[in-house]
Amino acid sequence: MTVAKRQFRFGHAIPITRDEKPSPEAAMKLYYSTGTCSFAAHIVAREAGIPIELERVNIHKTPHLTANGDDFSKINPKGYVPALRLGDGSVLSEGAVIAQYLADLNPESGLMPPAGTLERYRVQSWLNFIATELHKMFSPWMFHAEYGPAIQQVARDKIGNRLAHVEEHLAEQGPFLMGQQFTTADAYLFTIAGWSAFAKIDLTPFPNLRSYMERIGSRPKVQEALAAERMKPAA
Ligand SMILES: N[C@@H](CCC(=O)N[C@@H](CS)C(=O)NCC(=O)O)C(=O)O
Repeated sequence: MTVAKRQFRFGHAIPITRDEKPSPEAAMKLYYSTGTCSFAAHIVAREAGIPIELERVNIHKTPHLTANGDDFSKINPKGYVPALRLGDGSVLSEGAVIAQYLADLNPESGLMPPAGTLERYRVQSWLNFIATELHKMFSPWMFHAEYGPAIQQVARDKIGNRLAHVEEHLAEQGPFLMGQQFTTADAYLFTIAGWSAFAKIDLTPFPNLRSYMERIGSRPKVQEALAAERMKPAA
């Protein structure tokens, strides 16, 4: 059997066999923007060992163009990252769902508990909490600076309140959201809580969250993802 190496944009070569048909996931591409919520899906792909290509999208200019010059709205009509192009050419969107899809391609990774288990619903509960109670609360900094300082302060207080809940949970049931097992929810929380400094949210009252961020930031696959997106871990 001839073994070839395919170079992905991740920066490392993933061995494939020439006489095997490429698996659907081998042709997957993650559309991302540096430092945004798409980073969670990127982490999950690496933690799960799923080979995907990365293509950057400039979401700061309209129209949003991809690194290859394509109009991103034709790829994901919703206009936002992340979007995952699957092997059949179709596109999956919504970060928390993409993360679950990638995790399920390698159940051994433990990134998502099996369907039908209570543990899976608990991870999904965290994913939903992060998406709705944290991620979108950062809009007054990430996308709507025009909201101004008063609304930013309201959002800052709300995020602080939600992070206090996370802090308490980590103190009692850490080191990860699901205890000993790193899951998709940790990839997502690490990504979103990493925006705290940018929004001047003080993490000093949350020592467990701070050590959680350091613990995740030093995971080899997270380091690889940071390097691939040319990012530094959040301070
Ligand atoms: N509901 C979406 C929201 C994704 C999202 O907010 N993406 C931001 C980056 S964090 C984006 O691409 N915004 C660009 C835009 O809306 O034009 C998800 O959870 O995946």
